[in-house]
Amino acid sequence: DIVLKTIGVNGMTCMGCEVTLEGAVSKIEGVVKVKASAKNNQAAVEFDKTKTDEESIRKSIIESGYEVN
Ligand code: 9UX
Repeated sequence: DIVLKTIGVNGMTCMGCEVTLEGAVSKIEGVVKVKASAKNNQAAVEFDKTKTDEESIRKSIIESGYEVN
């Protein structure tokens, strides 16, 4: 089952941040699409909920140096 979750992210200030976050989250098994927006302080993530979960995605964002809310 593919689900779309939009996660609030603070700390992205330039396009490089979006690329960093997208690179990290896209490496998670089960993530099929990720689009980060520094401007809107969010990341939209489509993932297969049988393979990963929102908690794993949030953890990856935090490990990349950003804050989730
Ligand atoms: Mo831009 Mo972000 O120089 O982690 S890449 S602020």
